[in-house]
Amino acid sequence: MIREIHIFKEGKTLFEDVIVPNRDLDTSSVMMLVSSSAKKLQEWKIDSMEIERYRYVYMNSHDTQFIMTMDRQASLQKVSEAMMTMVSKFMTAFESVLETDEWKSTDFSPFGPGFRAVVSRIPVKVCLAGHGGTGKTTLLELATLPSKGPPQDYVPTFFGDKALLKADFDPYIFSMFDLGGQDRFVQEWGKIIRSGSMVVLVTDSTQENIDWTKRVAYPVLKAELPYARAIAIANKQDMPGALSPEEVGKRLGVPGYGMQANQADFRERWLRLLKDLAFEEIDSIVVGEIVE
Ligand SMILES: Nc1nc2c(ncn2[C@@H]2O[C@H](COP(=O)(O)OP(=O)(O)OP(=O)(O)O)[C@@H](O)[C@H]2O)c(=O)[nH]1
Ligand SMILES: [Mg+2]
Repeated sequence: MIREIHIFKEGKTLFEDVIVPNRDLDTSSVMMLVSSSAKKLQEWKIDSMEIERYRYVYMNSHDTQFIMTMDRQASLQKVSEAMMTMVSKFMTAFESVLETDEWKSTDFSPFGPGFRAVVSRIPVKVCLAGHGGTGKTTLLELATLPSKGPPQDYVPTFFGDKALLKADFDPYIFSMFDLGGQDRFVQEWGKIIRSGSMVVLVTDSTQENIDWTKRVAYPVLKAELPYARAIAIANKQDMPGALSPEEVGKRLGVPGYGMQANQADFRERWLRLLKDLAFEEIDSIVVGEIVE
């Protein structure tokens, strides 16, 4: 997921667009550091550096520094390609003004939609993780197949499945990865979840399931996606004896949100949670920081 773009020339900001602000780091100090490295790069060469859960991908062209902030976990290759596309769009529009002093008085804001279009081309990877039968496929279909209505029968997912989700998440679109939760498939998760930006832990709100999640799912997620951000879904809130979302969250060490995935009228809530997770507007936790 691309979060920000900053474009500098001679220490001046030509253009910036912050889609999801970074609340952990002092952005202007980071930009000073990264742009000084970018200045030393050869024309069209791309490099990157990581700080905490962020990765800064940068490029230098026409003595202009381009810096994209992304989730550290997301695919570096895809973002590097996006960087190429973006810089070439920028040059198509502004190359001539960059070659003279004209850039000093140019308004670069018309570049905004072009940049956002590049962002939209890389789907944000969301991983639905949890034991068999907790409701991952139900959640996937609740989001992606609204006219069908969520499935009422349990058909175990073999290995894993995925679907694109376009909703009110502009400029992002999501690629939802639904993992097979039967024990025999968990060892395969590593292959499927690589470069995921977000993890949704799905539980059926029972103690037994919470124990399984910590014992079996945590080691895989912590090994593969330490920098992804996570929330827990306390699903099946209609079942007698279901633990409250707060309790599920507390026992898992991951902020918990209640759900009834097999009910079509929970779709709005589910989409809202996904959006708020992406834009970092609800409590979530970085996977590597989960305390058991
Ligand atoms: N009572 C109740 N049942 C639910 C709820 N959400 C899902 N279910 C049912 O629970 C079962 C879960 O099925 P799936 O969503 O396929 O489970 P899964 O997590 O994808 O399982 P695997 O693919 O094996 O990992 C289905 O029968 C759903 O209809 C809920 O909130 N309440
Ligand atoms: Mg499934």
